[in-house]
Amino acid sequence: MAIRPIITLPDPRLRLVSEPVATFDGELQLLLDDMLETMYEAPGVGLAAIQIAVPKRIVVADATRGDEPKNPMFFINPEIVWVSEELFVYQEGCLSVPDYFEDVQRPARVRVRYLDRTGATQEIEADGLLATVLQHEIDHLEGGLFIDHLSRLKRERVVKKFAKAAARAAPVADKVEA
Ligand code: GNR
Ligand code: NI
Repeated sequence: MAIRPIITLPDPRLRLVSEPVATFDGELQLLLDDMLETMYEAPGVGLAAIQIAVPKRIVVADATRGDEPKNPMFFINPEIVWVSEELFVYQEGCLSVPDYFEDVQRPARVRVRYLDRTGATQEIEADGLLATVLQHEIDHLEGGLFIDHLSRLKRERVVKKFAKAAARAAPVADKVEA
């Protein structure tokens, strides 16, 4: 297993629409294990493959708390098939938008259809943190980020902050200077 680097704003690959998984081979199993190890090491409660620059529709998650036994979950080609009318507000963060947290309102409960790591179809009904995390991760598969749910003012402020930090870190790589 290996920890892979997590890409962050303003990396344009975060905006890619990820491709469905078609083959359940050993390479997929290695990728799933690397994603899980990378998520636990970060640490995070979820990770989408695009966050390690792999544009495939794969999510790993573990929404258990520190004092509970681990419960690693794998979701391949996940789809939201039902959402509750009831909403839930959670202060979200994202490993690809480091050190930034804001409240996001989403459906409180979701039903998700997905393939497990053997390729078998499964369904899960989630609430609480797991429901929020699954929606956050499925947004990643469409090139979405939690900041897309904020006001334009808040979103533009955080996007600018990350663009400026990147320009300071690598001024010559990003821009030809006279
Ligand atoms: O670790 C994470 N915590 C989190 C907290 C609230 C809502 C969503 C998340 S997911 C995030 C990890 C991540 O960036 N996954 O894409
Ligand atoms: Ni995220």
